[in-house]
Amino acid sequence: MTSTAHTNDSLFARAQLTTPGGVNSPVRAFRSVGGSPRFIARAEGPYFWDVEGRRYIDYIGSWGPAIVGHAHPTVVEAVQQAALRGLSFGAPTEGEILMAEEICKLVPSIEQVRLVSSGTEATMSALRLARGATGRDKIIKFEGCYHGHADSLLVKAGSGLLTFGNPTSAGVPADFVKHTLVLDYNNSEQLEEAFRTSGDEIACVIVEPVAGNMNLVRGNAEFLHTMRRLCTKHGAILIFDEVMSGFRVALGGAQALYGITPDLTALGKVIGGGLPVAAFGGRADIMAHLAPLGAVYQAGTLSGNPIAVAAGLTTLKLIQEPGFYTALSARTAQLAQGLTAAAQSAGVAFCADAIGGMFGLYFADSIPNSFATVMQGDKERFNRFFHLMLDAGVYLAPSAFEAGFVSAQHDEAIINTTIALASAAFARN
Ligand code: HOZ
Repeated sequence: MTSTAHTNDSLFARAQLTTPGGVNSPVRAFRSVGGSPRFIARAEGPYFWDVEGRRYIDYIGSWGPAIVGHAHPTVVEAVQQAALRGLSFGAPTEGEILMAEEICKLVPSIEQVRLVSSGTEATMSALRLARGATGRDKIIKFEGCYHGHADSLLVKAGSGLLTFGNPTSAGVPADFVKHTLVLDYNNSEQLEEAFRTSGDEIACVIVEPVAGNMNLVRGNAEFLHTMRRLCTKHGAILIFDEVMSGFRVALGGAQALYGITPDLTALGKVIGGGLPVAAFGGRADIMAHLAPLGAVYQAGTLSGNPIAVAAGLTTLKLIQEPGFYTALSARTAQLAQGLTAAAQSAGVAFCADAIGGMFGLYFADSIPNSFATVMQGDKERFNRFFHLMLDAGVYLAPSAFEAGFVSAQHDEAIINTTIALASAAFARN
């Protein structure tokens, strides 16, 4: 509900009385950048408005889902029509079949798919499936890749290569992560060494082929192809976590860009079009291990919810319109190039990268390729830039370690406005 009596500060103070930290997902609290979060009253196209009536050009797009822009009329209409037919049944619907058929068509590595409600559920379930299908316990993940908050994935590297990881969250017993090996992103030698040492015990490798949770970091093609080769050789399952990159960096996701066929893929964000839909899918012989066919259990009351599926299916149709990704990529590249040029003019050490509708901003001399190099960026300078942009009406991700997102509604003029505002911010930074 919008009320002119509210301010962002007053709502934040009130929220903290009943909600831990005042937010339902930590990054929203602005702890990394400081200050009070903006409480959003409404959103439309490339913009949202806070409760004080201020308009922002939005570059998080609900952290990825809003690829066709906020409150797209066709998506809203589909949601309204679905709601009139009932909110949730806990029994199958035709919409779920249409959604599965669409996903299998657009992502050919996915022969069968199961719908869930969040990216965390998708990756957690894919992991269990990989373990169940191989009968092995060990998994490999990479430092800086985030795959949701399942226990065995909240883990950082141990004291050395081949040392299993340490929990990154209180409440995760060391025993729960003792089978998780954490390696450096884009480091093929480490991966080769891990498979040489314990290859036949490894159930799966899970990776963000384009990482979006340590800022934007591109997977190196050689690294990803090495991963594919090693998994095949050792009978391990390759899981691409494309919750962020799926339908975002290209219509077929990062796997289409790199020409790599993973065994399983986790999807989320765009496939829900702003409502809670995620999915995991892949080879039919692996998916056959899932209950009710097989012994790997996985379930959900709201899985395949008819309203969420209506939003997702409609969004998947809209992104297949001719030229959609060409235009989206061009706008995102325009933003990255314009910001880089503006920073150079102001003498600020800065660079930017863009893939499809996703971008990264780095207060550094060169684009990072690993968690360690991301961490070398100038966080204080990012924080100042963030607030200058926010004050100017541009909403960037409130953390130096998050990727940004452009929608199809961010036209050339909006990108140019953003670059002009950034020029002023760089000059003052
Ligand atoms: N998992 C998101 C950051 N990579 C944040 C999601 C949210 O706060 O909505």
